Amino acid sequence: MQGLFITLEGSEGAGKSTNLAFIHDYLEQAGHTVVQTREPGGTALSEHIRALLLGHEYDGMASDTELLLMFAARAEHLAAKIKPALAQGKTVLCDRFTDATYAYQGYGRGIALDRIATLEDWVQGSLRPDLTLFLDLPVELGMKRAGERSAPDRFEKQQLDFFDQVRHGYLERAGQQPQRYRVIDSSVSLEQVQAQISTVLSDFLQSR
Ligand code: Z5A
Repeated sequence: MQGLFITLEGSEGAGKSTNLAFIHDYLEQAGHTVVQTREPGGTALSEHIRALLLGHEYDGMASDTELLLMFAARAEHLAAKIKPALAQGKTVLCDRFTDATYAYQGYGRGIALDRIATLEDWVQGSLRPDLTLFLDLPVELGMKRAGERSAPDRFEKQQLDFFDQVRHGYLERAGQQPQRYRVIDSSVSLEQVQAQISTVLSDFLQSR
C-alpha cells in the first residue's frame, strides 16, 4: 500500500524546525515508519542545489533560475527518496514542498502561477501531499522570532512586503484546497501550537 505524504509549511519564523520532531514522534507513536526529509534538499544532489539557492554566492540569481533549481532539486528528491519510500508504505514527512514554490516564487517573486503548475505536473505527475500543515503567524511576529536566530540566508534577507505576499499565497491556497491544507495558528505558545497539531494529526489519521 502506498504510504502517506505529509508536508509542513510555514511563513518566516513560524516554528517549523521547532515542531518537526514533535510531528515525527506523533506519527511514530501512531505506528508509522517515518522518513523525514526537507526541501530544497533531501538527497546529496538536492542538498548541493539547496546550498546554491540559500547561500549568498549568487545573490542576484534570476527568479526563473531560482524556480527551475527548486524543481530540479525536487525531481531528484522525488526519484531518489520520496517515491521509493511511499512505494514501501512509509510515511514521508517533508519540511516544505511545492506549496513553498507557489508561495515564494509565485506570490513572493511574482512568477505566473500557471507556469509553476506546468512544472508541478511535469515533475510530480499526479503526486500531491495527502496532508499539508501550514504554520501561520503575522509576518512581523515571525520576523521578530526569526531575527533572534542565526545569520539570515538569501530568502530570510527579503523585506516585509515579500513575506506578506508569501503568507497571503499560503492562506489563499489553503482556502482553495481545504481538504488537504490545515492552518495552524502559530502565534500562540508552543504547547498551544502542538495541541492544534495533535488534533489535526489525530483527525487525519482516523480518516484514513
Ligand atoms: N523555498 C522556496 O523559496 N521555494 C521552495 O519551493 C522551497 C523553499 C521548498 C529555506 O527553507 C528557504 O527555502 C525558505 C523558503 C525557500 N526561506 N525562507 N525564509 P527552510 O524551511 O529550510 O527555512 P526556514 O523558512 O527558515 O524554516 P525553519 O528553519 O524551519 O524556521 P522557522 O519556521 O522560522 O522555525 P524555527 O526556527 O523553529 O522557529 C523560529 C524561532 O521561533 C525559534 O527561535 C523558536 O524557538 C521560536 N519559536 C517557535 N515556536 C514558537 C512559539 N510557539 N512561541 C514562541 N517562540 C517560538
